This record gives sequence, C-alpha cells and structure tokens, in this order.
Amino acid sequence: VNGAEYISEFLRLRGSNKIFLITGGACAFMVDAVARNDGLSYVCFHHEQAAAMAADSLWRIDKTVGVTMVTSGPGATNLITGIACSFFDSIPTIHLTGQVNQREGRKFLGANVRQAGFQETQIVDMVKPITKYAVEVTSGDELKAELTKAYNIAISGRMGPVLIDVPMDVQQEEVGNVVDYLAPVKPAIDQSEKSSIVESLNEFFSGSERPVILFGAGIGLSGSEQCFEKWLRGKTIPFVSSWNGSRYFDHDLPNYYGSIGVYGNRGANFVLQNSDRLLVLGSRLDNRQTSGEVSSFAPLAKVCVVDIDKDELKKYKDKKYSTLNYDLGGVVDIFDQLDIPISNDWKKFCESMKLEYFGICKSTSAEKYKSLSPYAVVKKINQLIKNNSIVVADDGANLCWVFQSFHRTQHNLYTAGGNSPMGYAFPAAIGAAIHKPEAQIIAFTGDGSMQINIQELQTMKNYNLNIKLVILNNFGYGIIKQFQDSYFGSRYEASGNGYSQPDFVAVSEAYGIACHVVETVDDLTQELINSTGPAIFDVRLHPNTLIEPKLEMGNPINRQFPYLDESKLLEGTKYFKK
Ligand SMILES: Cc1ncc(C[n+]2csc(CCOP(=O)(O)OP(=O)(O)O)c2C)c(N)n1
Ligand SMILES: [Mg+2]
Repeated sequence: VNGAEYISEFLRLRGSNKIFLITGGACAFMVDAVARNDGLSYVCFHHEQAAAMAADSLWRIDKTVGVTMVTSGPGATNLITGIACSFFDSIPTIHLTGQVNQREGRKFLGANVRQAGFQETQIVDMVKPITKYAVEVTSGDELKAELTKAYNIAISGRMGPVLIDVPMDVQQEEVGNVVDYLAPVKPAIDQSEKSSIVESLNEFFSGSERPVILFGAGIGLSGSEQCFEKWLRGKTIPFVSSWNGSRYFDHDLPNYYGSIGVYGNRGANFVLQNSDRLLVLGSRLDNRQTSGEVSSFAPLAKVCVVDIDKDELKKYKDKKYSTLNYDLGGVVDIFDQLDIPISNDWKKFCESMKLEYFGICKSTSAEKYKSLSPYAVVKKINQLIKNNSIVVADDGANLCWVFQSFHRTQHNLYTAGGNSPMGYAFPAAIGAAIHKPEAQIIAFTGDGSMQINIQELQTMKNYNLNIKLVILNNFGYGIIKQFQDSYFGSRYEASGNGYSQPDFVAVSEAYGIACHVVETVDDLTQELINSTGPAIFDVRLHPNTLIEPKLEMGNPINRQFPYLDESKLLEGTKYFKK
C-alpha cells in the first residue's frame, strides 16, 4: 500500500472511521485513499476550524479519537483554534496535514526562505505549543513508526492532540504492509504505593470537621467517573465540581452541591469557602474557579491536589497546599479505605446552602425588563429532552447560562472549557450528529458566536443532521457588555457599538433550514424540540440580560454579584468568624 492508504487503514483499525476534512492539492492522495477504504468515510466541512472542533467533540461523547485531514498552508493553519480546544482540555485528536513534495520544500533547497513550495507552511513548528506531539514525516518508514507513536502519545497519560505533516511524495510512496499496532500500557501502581497514598490522604483528613471534594475533568479523562460516582453514592462527604467536572456526575446525587467559581453556584461556593479540608481531584484550579485573588480561595482549608500532570502541581507554592501526582484511574480503588471525619454541624450547613441556592437560577435582569429569562429557556429544554441527549455549550454569557442552570443526570454535556472560542458548540454538535446520528443533540450558542462558524449551516443541511441549534440571541456580546458595565461605565465598545448581526430567520431560510423564533418559554414545545432533523431556534432575549451570579474582580468567590444582603452573606460565611 502507499503512504496515503496506510494512513487510512491505520485509522480504520483504531476505530476512527469518520474523517473530518476539507480537501486541497497537498492532501488529495490521503482523501482519495479514505474514499477507497471500505471501512472509512469522510465528511466535508466548510472551515477547517470547524472540522477540528467536530473532531474534538468525539472523545467527549464516547472516547472515540477524532481525526481531521486538511491541506498544507491555509488548510493547516485554519485548524489551530480547534486543536487548541483539545490541548487545553486534554482531549486526544489526530490531525493529518498534507505538505508540499519534499523536492519542492524549503528544507530541500537548504536556504532560509519563507516559503519554497506553493502553500508551504511550517505547521509543525506552529502547533508545537498546542499539541502533545507534532512531526513531519520524511519517508514511508517514518510514517509507519510515527503514526503509532503519535496515536499512543495522544491517548496516554494526560491526553491531547497530535499532528502529523505528510508530504505529498510520502503519501504516494510504496510503504509495504500494515504493521502490528501495540497499544500503550498504563503504568500499574503497586500495593505498597497505594497504601502510602491511603496513609497520606487519611493524614490529610485527620481532625477534619468540614471536608469537601472538588472534582475536575480529570475524573472523566481518567475513565474513573463511574467508580467515583459509585463511591459517592454511599457517602455523605460533600462534593462540588468545576464545569468540565460537572459533566461527569448525576446532579441528583444527594451530596452534590453544584459547580463552583466565578460563575458558580452561590451555595457551592459557600460550601467550598467554609471547608477545612479541600481535596481536589483532577482539576487545574484555573482562575475561573479560584478568582484572580487566589489567596482568598478556600481560605480556611488545607488543600490537597491530586493530578496526573507533575507540572500542574508545581503551581502550588503556598504551604496550605499538598500534592499527589497520580492518574486518578490508577488510584480510584483506594478511596474505599479513606476515613473522612465530618461533623454533623457541617452536614447541616451544607444542606442549608443547598436548600437556599441549588438549582435556583434567577434572572433579576429579565424580571426588570419583563423579558425572557435565559435560565428559564435552558431549564425548559432540559425538561423536554431525553436523559441521554448530547448538549453542547459555546462561550460567553450563553455558556454561563447553560452551565449555571442545566441539571445533568445522564446527559452528555460539554464545552471547550479552557480555550472557549466563539463558535465551538455548533461544529462540535455536527461532529456529535455525524458520530451518533440517532442521538438527540442540542447546541446552545450566542448571536455573536453563531457568526464565527455560520458556514457550517451548509454542512448541517447537506448531511441532514439531527441538531437543534439554539441561539440565545441578546443582540450583542453580552458577557463583554457585562464586563463593560463593571469597568468601563457601560461603554459598549465593539460589543454593542460597532457590532452587527444578520436576521437569523432569513439566514436559515437561505440554507433551507427551519427556524423558530422563541419569545416565551411556551414557544419551546415538545413537538419542535423532539422533531428529527436540523432546526434553529432564535431565542430573543433583552440585550442587557445578565449572567447571575457573577464575580466581579477583586472579590473572593463567596461574594458574587448581585450582592446578597448582610444576613444572607453572614449565613453563607458562617465559619469565617471562628
Ligand atoms: C474566537 C474568539 N474571539 C473572541 C472571544 C472573546 N469573547 C468571549 S465571549 C464574546 C462574545 C460572544 O458573543 P455571543 O456569542 O453573542 O455571546 P453572549 O455573551 O452574548 O451570550 C467574545 C467576543 C472569544 N472567546 N473567542
Ligand atoms: Mg450575544
């Protein structure tokens, strides 16, 4: 087989059978080989960024490695924002870029020119900081070795995207048969090491009265979410989560108090802030969780962080932090041996916080303007859809509204948490719909973000994808405007002033897709949401609809806007005075 055919067969054998692409001269041999492989098919996108975001989505759905195939130069550089989504959220993806023939390339000519071949770009150097591994192959033998190597790097340890740049001559080279693939082996942790982890954690918790566990995305990335959920079911230990962690729990678990942080649930924030022992599992504690004032985070607690990535642990300089460098998947079985003391007073406090705040999503701004509450919209859709549906959120205020109010049980709920580019949700939903045509899929986006990958309406139409695309339309960049309310005297530069948008109903019509204008929650009917095939919902919100609650700069996470009255604040910070 030639290099291009080898790549196809390798991907098929790994179970990555849908290749997301835009073609071009430098990748044409690879694309043709995909088409000729009986076990593979390709999907044509209309922007490479969208293809990369769709590929990113597959692992989040069912741990399938997504693949893109694009041409050199602009095809390759267009992937970058999508690749970054995978890198920051530790999602394995494979990106195959065509490259010019080596005899036409800058390396062959030996001069330090900007470009030799047409559309030649040094994509490998460009993506190095946002991939786990990126390599240009120079021969068939190298291609064979590097495919396995790159694939295994993508799926092992702290996972992430990889890119392989394949010159046209290597795509055409005769490379021989497909060689055996050896899967990576997970390093086992022996019994004595496990006993020492139990000892450290029991020591950490000894004397605790107010323990809390914070779960991050690591619990799902390590494949241990089900084991942890089982363990938690029998326990009373309170737990909270990051947004990327919240997608791995049944929010009905009695000891779940919600997600924390800048846009977190007030009750969850109060629980965390009052704790005396905080165990952080698989979360990098980014500043959307801790606030910019890191020293005000968990101010009364000793904190222990367990993470697979040594470098993440180097961040913790303060002596209140201790760290353990483990893959949660390898140590989840030790949790049964932990002895975590909890006071009754603490259980009561957590319960009272839950009663007061959990699941409460009030839009005082919508009340003020007598307009539609985005929280009511999300909750209504949440009620109408099936428990196993796929729900993708985008960025900005619309992302916050979804993660603040969506009650996840079995749903597959996700977003590109770390990179959070405008326009992720829609192409990610396209990836989901192609991968799981039978699934119910909802993509939430904003009017601004919708315009970043609006060209993919054609992909949705062309493949007749079963996606309900919900545009939470506030006629502007809502999250930025709210920021400008706080710091720029409501001067809405480039967020309201200068910003523009098309008539989404007319746009949908041009693409031949049904569009429903939503002005009240009653416009969202069972019939419309549960119909099959593509549809768009243009949900009309007031331009000044706020994210509530939200932290303003300089505050600890227990003091969010809209500000509580003194007695509620005192209740929520009950243990601060001691
Ligand atoms: C590619 C990209 N450019 C810029 C930003 C900065 N940004 C974050 S949210 C946002 C506004 C998004 O507007 P919209 O989709 O309407 O969301 P809203 O906040 O109004 O719900 C901007 C410009 C970003 N996240 N990604
Ligand atoms: Mg908007």
